Order: sequence, then structure tokens, then C-alpha cells
Amino acid sequence: MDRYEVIRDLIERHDRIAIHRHTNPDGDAVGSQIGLKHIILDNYPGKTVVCPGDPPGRYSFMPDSSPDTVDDSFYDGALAIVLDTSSASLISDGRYASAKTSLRIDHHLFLEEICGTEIVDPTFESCCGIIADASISLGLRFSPLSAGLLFTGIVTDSGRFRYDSVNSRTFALASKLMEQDFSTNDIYRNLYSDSYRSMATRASFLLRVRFTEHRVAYIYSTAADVAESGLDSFSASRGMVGTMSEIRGTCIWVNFTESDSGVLCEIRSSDRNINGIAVKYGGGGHAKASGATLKDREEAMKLLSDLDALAASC
Ligand SMILES: [Mn+2]
Repeated sequence: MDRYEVIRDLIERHDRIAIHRHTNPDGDAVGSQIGLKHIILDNYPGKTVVCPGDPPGRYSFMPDSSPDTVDDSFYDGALAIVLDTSSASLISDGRYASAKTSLRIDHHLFLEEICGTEIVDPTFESCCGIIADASISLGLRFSPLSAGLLFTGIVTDSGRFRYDSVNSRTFALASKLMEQDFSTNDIYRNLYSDSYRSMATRASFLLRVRFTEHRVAYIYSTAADVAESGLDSFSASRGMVGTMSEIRGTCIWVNFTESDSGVLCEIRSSDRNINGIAVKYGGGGHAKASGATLKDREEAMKLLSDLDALAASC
């Protein structure tokens, strides 16, 4: 059996299936969970499929995304499927572990073994992509509902088909899903429209952007600026660094935010490794996205001049 036939075999051998995903779900977590549920129901009528978990938050526009209430007894003899999760501690509703048979399907880098059967493939941009690929290869039918859910997850986890993880397979899967009659217009509107208040807040941050000699873009928010924005310091820091991401001629940008614990610093780059500079100041993260918490404004300006030196090569 290839890996997709293993999935089919497990589904066919169980009449009750609980599908779990990570807490604080994103579009891929909800899309793969509810999408797989409907693929199973459409192709294997008579099975009972439940989707427990915490509320879907801003992804509650996705159809059928309200979590199910599930009795403990459901798991006795059921198959538990865990989707889009690399670490057991992140799974919403730990009762997946009480099922005798469990299956994980994930696209994150492998961190730890969670389930009896594991299908982990980080070459996919999204977990929805794996579910779509498996369903196509197994000859399963899609409905507009399941296809729209999987499409939403592919879109959100690929940054609207922009991230490095996107390849020709991503578009082939999206193309196949779009044979079903769902509205991409509705999906995009739900994903990318925003309240006027939040757009105005972003604009106020954008207006405070300054540039170093070598075009490092930065925002420095004093405690008073943060209070005036109406945001907490975490939202002002992590939530607003993205306002600078599309500035032409800028390859490094950094957001400084005064807080009770020091100056929060979020650094991003389109093509430079800024992680070393974050580490130098006691922080960390990824090559193109890192953060640190600094002592004061003076230390922030030192970090900024290190970034400026790096940006000289952009
Ligand atoms: Mn994902």
C-alpha cells in the first residue's frame, strides 16, 4: 500500500472518526479538518465524523466550522486523525490519544511522533494540499463544500500562492479543486477584508515609518504611541511589523515597541538573514523573521545600525 492507500484503509475500517487539528486554528487547520470530514461523508455515507476543538475565531466564516461536542465514549473503537500539527502539545482536545488507532497528516517539519500512523510531508505548502492530493489520487469525489474548504487552506498557508513553498503541484491541486462550484470571491472577501478601524490603525503606523541610510524601514513606538494606538504592546509589535513588508527598495524592516518588559523588536527581511543580529541582542527566530526584547531605546538604535550595515549589501 502506498501512503494514501493507508489513509483509505484506516478510514474504511472505522465507522466513527474524530478529526483533530491544532489549537488557535488557521485557515489550513480548519480547512483540512472540515474538508476531510466532508470528503469522508460524501464518499462513505453512513460513517460518523466529528470535529472537536477550540472555536475557529476569525475563520468562523468557513462553512460547518463550529466545533462538535464529543462524548468520551466516542473514542472507544474510533479512528482519531490529527491534522496540521507538529507537536502533541498543540493539539486541540487531547482525547485523540484515547483512540486505539490514530493517524496524523501534516506538512510541518517533523518534530515528534504523535500517532500510530504518520504521514508527514513538508514539501507541501499546506495540510489541505496533502488531503487534496490524497483524495485525487484515491479517486474520491469532491463537493463544492469540501473543495472550497481545502482551497481556503491552500490559499492561507501559501500566502495567496506567494510563499517559497508554492510549486506547480500547488496550482495543479488548486485547479482540480476549482472544478467544483464554490465562490473564490467570497473566500477572498472573507479572508482579506478588514474593519475600517483596524485599517486606520495600520495606516497610523505606516505614517510613522522612518528609513536609515541604507533603506532599513523602521517604526519606533514609544509607550505613549502604543497607548494612543489603542493596541496592547504585543499587537503593536507583532501585529504591525507587516505594515512595512511591501516597501519597494527596502529589504529589511524592523518594528520597535516600548513595553513594560523593555523594547520589543520584530525584524523581518525579504532576502537577508537577520537572525544573527537578533541573536546578538538576546533574541532569536528564523532567518528572515526574528525578534528580541531590548533594554532601552539606546540599545534599539544600536541594533538598527547593525541592520543598516547589513542592508548595505541589499
Ligand atoms: Mn498548515
